[in-house]
Amino acid sequence: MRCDRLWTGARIATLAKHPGEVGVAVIDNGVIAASDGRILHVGPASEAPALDAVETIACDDRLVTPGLIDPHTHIVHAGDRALEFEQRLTGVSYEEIARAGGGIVSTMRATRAASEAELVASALPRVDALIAEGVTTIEVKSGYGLTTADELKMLRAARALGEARPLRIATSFLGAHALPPEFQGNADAYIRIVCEEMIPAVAAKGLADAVDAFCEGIGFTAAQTEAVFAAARTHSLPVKLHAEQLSNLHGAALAAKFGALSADHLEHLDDAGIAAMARAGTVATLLPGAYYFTRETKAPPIAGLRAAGVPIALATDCNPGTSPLTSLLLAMNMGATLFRLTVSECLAGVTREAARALGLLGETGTLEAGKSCDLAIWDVESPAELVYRMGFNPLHARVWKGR
Ligand code: DI6
Ligand code: FE
Repeated sequence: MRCDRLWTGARIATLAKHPGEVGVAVIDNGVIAASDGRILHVGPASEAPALDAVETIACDDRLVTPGLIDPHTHIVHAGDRALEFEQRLTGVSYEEIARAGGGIVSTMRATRAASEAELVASALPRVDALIAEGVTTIEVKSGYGLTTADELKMLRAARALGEARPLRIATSFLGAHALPPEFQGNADAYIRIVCEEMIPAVAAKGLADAVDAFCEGIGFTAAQTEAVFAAARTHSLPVKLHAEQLSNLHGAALAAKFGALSADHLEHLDDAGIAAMARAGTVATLLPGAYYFTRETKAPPIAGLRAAGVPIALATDCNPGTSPLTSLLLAMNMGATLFRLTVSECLAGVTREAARALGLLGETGTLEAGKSCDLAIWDVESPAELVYRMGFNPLHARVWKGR
């Protein structure tokens, strides 16, 4: 079999799902063959067909995993909230800061004032931090523009990141993230604009791969979220939801009713929500960075999710307010330390299940013939090392689409 590139001597964690498997299966002395950016063959050298490669790369027994996937970020935004963080450390409350024009509205103002090029430029260092850890796919949300023009600008900036760097970008339209000040006291009117103006515009331009919303006391009600989902359905866009982060508005069950790709956060998820997600195959995307940064104490119901067989993904939630995190490796460590996820769940959470949460499992997330050749090659012996260290990056090489 002829191929463009052949990786040999690899210890391969394909992350392909084998029922009943405990822990991460690792193939010793494995090979991966790729052509035109796609995996042709993966498996032990002893079982490989004869492979005639243009270029051969020796992995010297390094661990090879699928390229990592960050399935929930707000990585496109202008400005930061470091001063607000500093104030909060001295005892100023979130409400006081919000009343003084801070909080999410300050990020909205900065994002509205920024050009598309400025948004790209400010996001790239954060994107590069993820790339340096072997990330090959990033989900990026809008939600700090909150006008049609500014939401479209954010989504164009998100798409542009995928032109500026070798990586796959999945975009989510999050117009229902926060109520812009000009609609104060009139949330239903804003939601009508989201449904009747923004979603049609975003869909017409093909700028969103999914539609998201923030269903929360400080966000939007379940009824408003349902209106957004109905508009998304009209335009054949899949949905996902920020659900049950600070309270239980039964958003996860609502999302499941619309066949959502994922429900995210989920600290306050109840048994009915778990059952609905399991039935719909909705992924639970957990965001331990936000849990850590906001000093939340109620962890998501991991045992219940596990028992129901709900797939679990992990993400950074990279955003300036509640999770200024640009390390997916640290998110894995936090998933283990804060939520007691296993090594296998953490690794699957940033590969296979993260791909599932983006509707991209047919394309990436595991190492299997036919998929995009997205690899992370690590200077470690065991998958546990990727989860165990804090603030150390053992990436040796990163491959996206075979290069
Ligand atoms: N949940 C969050 O934690 C962030 N957005 C969301 O829907 C907060 C975003 C911010 O404070 O800027
Ligand atoms: Fe978020």
